[in-house]
Amino acid sequence: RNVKLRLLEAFAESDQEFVSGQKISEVLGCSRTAVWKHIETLRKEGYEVEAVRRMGYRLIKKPEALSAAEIQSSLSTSFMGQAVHYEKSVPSTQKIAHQLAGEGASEGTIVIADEQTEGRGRLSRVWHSPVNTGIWMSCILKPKIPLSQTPQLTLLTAVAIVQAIEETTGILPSIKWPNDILINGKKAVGILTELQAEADSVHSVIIGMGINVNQEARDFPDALKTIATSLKLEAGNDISRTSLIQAILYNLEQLYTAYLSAGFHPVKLLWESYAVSLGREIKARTLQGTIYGKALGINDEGVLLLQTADGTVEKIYSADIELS
Ligand code: BTX
Repeated sequence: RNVKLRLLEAFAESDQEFVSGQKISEVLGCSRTAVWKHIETLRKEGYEVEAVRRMGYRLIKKPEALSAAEIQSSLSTSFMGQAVHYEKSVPSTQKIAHQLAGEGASEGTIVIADEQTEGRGRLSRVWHSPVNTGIWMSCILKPKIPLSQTPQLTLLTAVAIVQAIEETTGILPSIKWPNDILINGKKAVGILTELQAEADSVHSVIIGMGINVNQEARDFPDALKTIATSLKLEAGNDISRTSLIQAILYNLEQLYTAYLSAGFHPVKLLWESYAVSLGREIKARTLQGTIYGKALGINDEGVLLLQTADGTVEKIYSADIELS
């Protein structure tokens, strides 16, 4: 942290001019090679640093942090996002949302952070959540629905996010059942739905959304480079996280309200219009084993229907799917 502060001070003193690598190595008391590493660390945190041979380094842009006030400033919802719990860095926004839900937080409360150090996906997988580049957000819902219908909320959220991305960036993503949003075949969004429930009564549904917004290719770890993308990479320009959050909250509230009064069917139609892989041969890896078949669609519960070679239609409640 000290190194970072001294580095930022050196840039501040230079007043937007280049600072030579030599000067930085003196200020930090490290080698020229180490200077490069520190610059890379800054970049990973969302600082834009220009490097020019023989000139040195120049700080072009500091990362833009989110703020609850800004998110709420022109938010046109009646309950979604009307309570915002913002933190700079957290292990996982899901954890905090679970805690707040347990303490009686109101419906529509969101937890949002600029960075997650232990962001998670399904089955305890890791969700890479670097600072100031994405939307790492959990939303608390309290629907009065049976437990069996809660997977519908994952699909509903996917639709809300796709609509918001389209409105904000002009990009039309597609949805891969159940919870991936893809752009040009690469994952830009993940959704994680978790429950606080008892027997058959749902207390709270915590919907976690991870959206890659302003990452550059170099911000992704090697393992994700070929499978993940960000809105900026696809659109070619920076995207305002605040505007996108507001659009998501608005669409989420609209769809959720319609869902509570009219049921899943309207959401299902929208979902199908954005879905890839329907009608195609897929491979579904479930905890019980792998099934191959043709994806027929989803039923009114939100369950994937898979027709296997012998003609039987299997219901898939939870799986990772791939085109086969
Ligand atoms: P998932 O299990 O479908 O996907 C996790 C997989 O996706 C990982 O194993 C990895 O291959 C890949 N992956 C990891 N990070 C990224 C990324 N940034 N972009 C693209 N692919 C990635 C998806 O789970 C559900 C993710 C929900 C994340 C949100 S963020 C706010 C909330 N807090 C929290 O801890 N999780 C949720």
